[in-house]
Amino acid sequence: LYTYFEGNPAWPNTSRDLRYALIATSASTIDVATLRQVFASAFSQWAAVIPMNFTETDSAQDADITIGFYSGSHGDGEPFDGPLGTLAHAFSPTDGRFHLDASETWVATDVTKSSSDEAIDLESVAVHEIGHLLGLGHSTIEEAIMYPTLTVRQRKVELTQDDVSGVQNLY
Ligand code: TQI
Ligand code: CA
Ligand code: ZN
Ligand code: ZN
Repeated sequence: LYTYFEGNPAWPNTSRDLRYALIATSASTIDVATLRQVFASAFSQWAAVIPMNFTETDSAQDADITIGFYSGSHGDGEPFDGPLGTLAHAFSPTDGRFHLDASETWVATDVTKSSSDEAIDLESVAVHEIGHLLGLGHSTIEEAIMYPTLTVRQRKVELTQDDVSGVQNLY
């Protein structure tokens, strides 16, 4: 079953059009055009089931959600830890920060065929972190996007009924 953050924070009714910006991509090994496609696809999964639209903006100032790649300490008291361990984190509504560990072996296509023992599927992590950005905590259902485990070379991008019910109850 799905969970929420303490106090059930969510984006207000007046914020049904959320803008996101890719603000720190230089530490990423994946080119920006591909990153854009992966994040657009991850956001579209959630937009398909709730009355919310997500649009990319070039302006960090105009963005509700900011996405960036960082390594080690990066100013929020939650330092990244090198390959594996913590892959990414996102804050609860309405903070909007979504950080990815630049030290991971991020893969944007066919992670299941990757020869790397440490390959992490970027879109799978993005769909999960967007769930957190929208207010979902972790699920107890193993197949759910919001289940707190993803293994290397695993691709998991389709919302389950549990993820859908959780987010539809919030919005
Ligand atoms: N990062 C944790 C996560 O996103 C950070 C975290 C722990 C967290 N507890 C939280 C964030 C509560 C918000 C609320 O779950 S992670 C997965 C998963 C991580 C883990 O790097 O461990 C994914 C990132 F679920 F698959 F294990 C992405 Cl998909
Ligand atoms: Ca890490
Ligand atoms: Zn961070
Ligand atoms: Zn999580």
